[in-house]
Amino acid sequence: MSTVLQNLSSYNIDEVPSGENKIFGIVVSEWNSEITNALLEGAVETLKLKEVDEKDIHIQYVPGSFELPFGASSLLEKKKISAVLCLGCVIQGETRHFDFICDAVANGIMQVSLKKEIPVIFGLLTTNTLEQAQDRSGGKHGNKGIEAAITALKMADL
Ligand code: DLZ
Repeated sequence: MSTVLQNLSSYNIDEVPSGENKIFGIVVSEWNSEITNALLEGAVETLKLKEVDEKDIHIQYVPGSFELPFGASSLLEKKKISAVLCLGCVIQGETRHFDFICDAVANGIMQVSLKKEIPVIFGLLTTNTLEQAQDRSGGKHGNKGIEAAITALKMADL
C-alpha cells in the first residue's frame, strides 16, 4: 500500500471490502490537532465511501497519543465494534519523550487488540518535523487517515 517516494495512500478503492452494516470506532489525539483532524477527515470520508453509515462511526477524543490505547479499550467496552482506528501525531523534539510515547502507543495498541480480539489500527504519524506530518495528512504523501481506514475495513472483513 505504501512505498518510499510514492503517494503513501495509493490503493485501489474497488478492492477494499465494503463496511456496510459494520461499526467502527475512531480514537483521535488532541495533540497536534491540525494534523489529527486532517487524519480524522480522511478516515471518515473513506469509511463513508465504503458504505459505512455515519451513525456507525464512533469518535472518541483523547488528550494525547499516549492515551490512544486506553481510548480504544474504553470504546470497545462500550460498543460492539468491528475495528478501531487510533489516530495521532508525535513529532520528534529535543528529548527522548518521542521514543517513549511511540513505543508505548505501538505496544499498547497491540495489547488492546490481542486482548479484546478486535483489530485496532495503528494510525500514528511519527515524524521528525511538522512539515513531514503535513505531507502525510493530506499533503504530497497522501493521508495516513485514509490508509488507516482501508486497513480497518480489510481487518473487519477477516
Ligand atoms: C507530552 C507530549 C509531547 C511532548 N508531545 C506529544 C506529541 O508530539 N504528540 C502527542 O500526541 N502527544 C504528545 N504529548 C502528550 C502525551 O501523548 C500524553 O498526552 C501526556 O504525556 C500525558 O499522558
